[in-house]
Amino acid sequence: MANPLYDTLFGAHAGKSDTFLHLPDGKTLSYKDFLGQAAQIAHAITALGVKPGDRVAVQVEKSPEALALYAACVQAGLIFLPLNTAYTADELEYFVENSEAALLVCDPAKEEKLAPIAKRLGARLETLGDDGKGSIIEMAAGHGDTFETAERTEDDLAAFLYTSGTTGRSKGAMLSQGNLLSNARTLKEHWRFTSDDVLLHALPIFHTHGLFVATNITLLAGGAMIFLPKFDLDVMIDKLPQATAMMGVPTFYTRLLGDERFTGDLVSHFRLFVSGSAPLLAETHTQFEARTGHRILERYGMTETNMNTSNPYDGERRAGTVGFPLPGVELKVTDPDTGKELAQGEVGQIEVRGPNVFQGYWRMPEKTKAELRDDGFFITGDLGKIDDDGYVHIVGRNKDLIISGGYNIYPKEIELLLDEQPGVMESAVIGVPHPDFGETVVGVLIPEKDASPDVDAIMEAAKESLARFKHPRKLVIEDELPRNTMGKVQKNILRDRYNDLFTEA
Ligand code: MLC
Ligand code: AMP
Repeated sequence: MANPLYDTLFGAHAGKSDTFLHLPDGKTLSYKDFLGQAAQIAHAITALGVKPGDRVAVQVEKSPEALALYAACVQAGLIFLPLNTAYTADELEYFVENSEAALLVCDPAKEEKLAPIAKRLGARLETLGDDGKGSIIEMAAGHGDTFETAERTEDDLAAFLYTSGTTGRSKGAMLSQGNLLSNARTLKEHWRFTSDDVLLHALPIFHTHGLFVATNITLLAGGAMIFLPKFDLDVMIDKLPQATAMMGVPTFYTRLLGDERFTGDLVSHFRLFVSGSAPLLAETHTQFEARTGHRILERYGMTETNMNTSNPYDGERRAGTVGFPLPGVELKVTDPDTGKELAQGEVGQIEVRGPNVFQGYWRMPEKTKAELRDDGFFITGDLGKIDDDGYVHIVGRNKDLIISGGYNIYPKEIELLLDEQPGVMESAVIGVPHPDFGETVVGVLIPEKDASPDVDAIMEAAKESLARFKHPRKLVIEDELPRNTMGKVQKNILRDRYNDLFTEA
């Protein structure tokens, strides 16, 4: 095959007039038209001089054209680098610089702010808006709707996804064509996706869940997606009757359950509900079954590995567990200190190996070595155990990470900013339970001697440089941070102290 990922996910549908996307306004887009537009965009990008292996950084709102841009990058052999639309210009600058992107595609509204950054970093800047218009589309319109697919192998890189690091610096996870393909194949089989499926797609397409799980599986199966720009409860209630499957983060499920229009009748025809990216409370699982008769299928994955485990399609979907390792994936629980495998039932760090596991962090050999063992096992940073029946349980994290509404937030990045603020001597950022987002961010500030930090001004400073979802929802001032005898901040004590901040009635 000339280009395994393109040929399998996209090329296989060439010329098909079947519907690929159902759009919010009721219009549809066929596979044929979608692929034609992708080919035109591939021409436009390569005409700019962007070559196979170059990185294309993309920060655009979700639209059919944004998805066509992904297809175009795969077809032209470019490395697709999607970025959260909430990232500020400061955050974006780092990603473009670190990845040495040849092209940055942004929303027209951000062009003015990003132009000097792109110029300084030697990246071309083009635009694409949520209405599907922009300079990249204007350029594409002048080109033909077929494109000679660039030659690639399964070992070639297809995407970079940036994940934040414990030191505060984001790392570019390099994913090969083979990584993405193997997972799409496994999941399509495991979850029984076919061309009859219509997936209700309300996730963002800049992360693994919405792009490589939801979209790639649908493409592989030749199914259709109801493609919504974001999660909107009214629209979800309206569209659920037309779908056969949905994938979501736990917040999707708690929000649906919080609405009395969400009834069993509305989804009696449904085939599958999948949850992941953050822990699904057993209580949500139970409530969902009581309301609809469906048992949510929970699975566990990561940016670096795609999906690792899944509850069974046919067997018992056990609440509070993430199921079994997927076919082809090896999973073990090890002692965090020695790396030795632990006995079944014991809690330790989860390590995984398989064709799904990424190729390493871009230009960060030490970080890659620290997390990806020579024998191919990746140290996930999640703590878990395997029960007597073989179900994997995630019981905590060995990494200082907050997951809010399915977005990962690394406290260090926020602490670095808080520590710099006037009157602040040091800070600790923790995650506390939140009824909608699962967890949310709280910042604990320790003032310099005789200083009283201006909390409002600090919130303003956070706005300037950090994406909205990372902003502390509360800043509290304390005299000192609790530390153990080694001097390490005991965040568990702080978490206990502020545990009920958002959940108390
Ligand atoms: C939005 N906001 C968030 C937030 N999402 N704040 C914290 N955490 C989040 N996740 C901000 C908004 O900017 C807004 O700011 C305020 O919170 C309220 O927003 P909202 O309208 O209630 O939120 P909404 O836009 O509806 O988004 C919530 C959400 C969304 C849960 C639907 O965040 C979402 O789609 N999350 C999915 C993330 C995802 O796909 N993760 C997969 C990662 S891949 P203001 O200014 O109005 O106060 C991965 C691997 C794997 O983890 O295993 O899958
Ligand atoms: P990300 O780096 O955004 O890909 O997030 C990956 C992290 O999300 C994992 O390391 C887990 O901590 C968490 N995660 C994903 N799926 C689940 C799940 N089903 N249950 C608990 N945590 C999960």
